[in-house]
Amino acid sequence: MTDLAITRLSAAQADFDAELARLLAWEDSVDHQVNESVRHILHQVRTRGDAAVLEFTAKFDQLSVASLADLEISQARLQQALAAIPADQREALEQAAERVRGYHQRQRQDSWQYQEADGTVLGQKVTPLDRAGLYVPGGKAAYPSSVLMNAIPAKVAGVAEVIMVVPTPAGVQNDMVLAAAAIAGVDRVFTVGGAQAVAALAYGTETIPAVDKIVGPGNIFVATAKREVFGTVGIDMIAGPSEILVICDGETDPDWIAMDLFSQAEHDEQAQSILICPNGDYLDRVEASIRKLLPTMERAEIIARSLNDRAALIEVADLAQAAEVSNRIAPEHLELSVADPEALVEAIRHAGAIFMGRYTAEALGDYCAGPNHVLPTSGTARFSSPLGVYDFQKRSSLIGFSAAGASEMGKVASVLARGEGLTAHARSAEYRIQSEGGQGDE
Ligand code: HSO
Ligand code: ZN
Repeated sequence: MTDLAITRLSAAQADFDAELARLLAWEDSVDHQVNESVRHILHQVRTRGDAAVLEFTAKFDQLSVASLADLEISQARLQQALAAIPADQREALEQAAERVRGYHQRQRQDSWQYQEADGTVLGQKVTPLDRAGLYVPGGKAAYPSSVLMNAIPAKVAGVAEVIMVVPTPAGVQNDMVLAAAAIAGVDRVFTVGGAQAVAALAYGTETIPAVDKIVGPGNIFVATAKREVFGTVGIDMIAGPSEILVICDGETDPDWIAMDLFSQAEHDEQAQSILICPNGDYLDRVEASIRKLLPTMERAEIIARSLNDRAALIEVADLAQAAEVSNRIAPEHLELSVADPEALVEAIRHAGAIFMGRYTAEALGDYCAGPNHVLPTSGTARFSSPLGVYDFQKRSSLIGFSAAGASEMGKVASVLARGEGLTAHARSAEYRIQSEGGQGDE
């Protein structure tokens, strides 16, 4: 087993800034070979549709069928999966879905409008996307919880058709993923994956309809394909490895904190777990818990690599400095394991999700708290937000001038248009300027 050597830092050390920068350095590697093969797949699917998707599915997923319709999973099969999983799993999925739905219903944006004194009406009309595509990875990263987190906001937004794609290498289906799709109200499911699935959703084929936006995590081929089709369709964020940052006042059971750090480390070797505390002795105690608990973990090897490569235990002067360091990191998940989280949260400006208080394990947020678990990673919480209902809604501006309003604003538009040298704009506005008598001029 990999020996543990976890980075220890102090905000007081002279090279802290440089060390912090080194710790956070993570770049989505650009692989030219991947780029080329993804472009080839996109082109093939775009020009040859179903036939190309079938060929790639046979080649990459060892799944050969006569027609793409054979790869569609019926609603009856989704219901069958729901009936087939153990009762406790079904109940947990249903309970989680209900809470996620309840939370997201509050995110719905409504249309609005207002009227000016002369009768002119201005507003914003909110409409859902017509169709959304949800990518669900196969294999070890097939998380039923992610099906709920991606599909429920789309349905709450009012998206008419949610189309899910999931690779099933050699035809092996994951009942819990299909059950989650049933509970979330996914409309259609196809067992295709990889760049070919992204291409099918973006361009449409004879069998798979084109969607307006593609969401959901995936491997490098999927991420590269999503980047390439952006513009033809919308996409969600391109997620980096999972991260957790814990700020602790040194009073929480160290075993709890060690396990919270493991909970993101076990996602993959590149995941990042950081603990910040004003008490150096407490950092020692958490490290002892880490060493004690690690051998008991099923994914001990992944956790050990993640902790060695990307974790840090950071000592700071006080909680105010902890918040300041955390803001520089802008973590995906931030646990405030302190006596008074309400006070500390005031100082937090950048984080995907903030977990307040010792009882709020980040893992609860991954499954059933209600808020979304698709969150900005790699410092992007500085400028972006959790996946939400608003990602599946768009806004149209509404403008309705009264005769008086058109006359008034026509003068303003005319001046600006002539300033820009755009005569048609100016005259179009001027036609609607009324003379004193009330009739529009020539
Ligand atoms: N922590 C992950 C989501 C997840 N965790 C799914 C467990 N299952 C997102 O950062
Ligand atoms: Zn997780």
